[in-house]
Amino acid sequence: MSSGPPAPARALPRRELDLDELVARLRARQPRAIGQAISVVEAGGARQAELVRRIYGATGRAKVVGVTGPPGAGKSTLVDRLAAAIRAGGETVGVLCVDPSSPFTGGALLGDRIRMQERATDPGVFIRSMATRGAMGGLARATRDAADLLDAAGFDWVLIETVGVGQDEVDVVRSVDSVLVVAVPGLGDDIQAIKAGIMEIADVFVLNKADRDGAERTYRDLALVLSLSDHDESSWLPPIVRTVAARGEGIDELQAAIGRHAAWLDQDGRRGERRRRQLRLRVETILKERILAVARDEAGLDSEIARGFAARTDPYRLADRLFQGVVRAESAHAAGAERRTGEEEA
Ligand SMILES: Nc1nc2c(ncn2[C@@H]2O[C@H](COP(=O)(O)OP(=O)(O)OP(=O)(O)O)[C@@H](O)[C@H]2O)c(=O)[nH]1
Ligand SMILES: [Mg+2]
Repeated sequence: MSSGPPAPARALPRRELDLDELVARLRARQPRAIGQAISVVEAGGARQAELVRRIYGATGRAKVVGVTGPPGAGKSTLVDRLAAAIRAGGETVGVLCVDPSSPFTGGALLGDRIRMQERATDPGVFIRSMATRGAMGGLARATRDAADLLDAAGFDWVLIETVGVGQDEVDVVRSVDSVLVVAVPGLGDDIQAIKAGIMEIADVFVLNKADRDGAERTYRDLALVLSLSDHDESSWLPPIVRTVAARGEGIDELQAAIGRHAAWLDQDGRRGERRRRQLRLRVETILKERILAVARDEAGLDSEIARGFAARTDPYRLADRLFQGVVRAESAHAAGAERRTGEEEA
């Protein structure tokens, strides 16, 4: 035992982590390194890109499952039970919870953390809440990158919990292999919301709180909506699985449904097709953000808007002008880089 007062937990000065070392420790699945790596992608910028670049070759093995649905539907309880079932089967699992921006769910989140604590001592489980910092678009990107980190760290499964509301959350669940949409009994309006927004992206419907009144009615409503959707024998018809997550009921059936969906994906190149679409979505997001950043930082987005507003310039002309500004800025950079290499070689 060492003498003297224990060092405060976070007294170390903040220094830039060496990415090589970080990647090595991440690949060795050291929890602290995984947490630090996720903080790097949360912070964004060049280091986020560099980190993902370094680990990307080691990704693609994990089964990534998104769990979405209205607030309080039991997503965290389900994720917790699923994680326990996965561990019981001898596989490892990383869990990402996308913190909803709503202040009302703060209590539930605290509850999540306490429940999840039970798994905190198991090295086969890693749990992290993604912080809502800065732009929402950045959160979707950081979450997907964090899933890559867990994949590269060798977790067999990655579970991502998000409240199914905004476009950003939809983007998060769009970039997973299987999407679980959680519904609960008695929320007629909910079915409407599901129909309008996330019906199309559900691979498995979970009717949680099946112990509650009205479960059968909601089941029938869901089944009806599903039967009206376009499908043929080659398409996947999302099954509806009843669960009582709080009591661990229906989790085996849920795992089986996820397994069937995975098996379906593995036929006829569907998984490859789905992952190609995911890659496209991610690249488009990065591209948009990058163009916007150059427009803002180098092509004078704010001043152009102010000038254009005063002069009543139409939005198309303004976008045109800014786009040309972006292209000019980029070619100036490229020319500069070429000049520098030329000088080095000379
Ligand atoms: N009756 C019943 N209650 C449940 C069931 N599953 C979860 N609950 C309860 O529902 C409440 C919300 O559960 P959570 O798992 O926190 O729900 P959530 O969807 O993660 O909530 P947010 O993250 O805040 O959107 C908790 O009090 C759970 O104990 C169930 O199957 N039946
Ligand atoms: Mg939750």
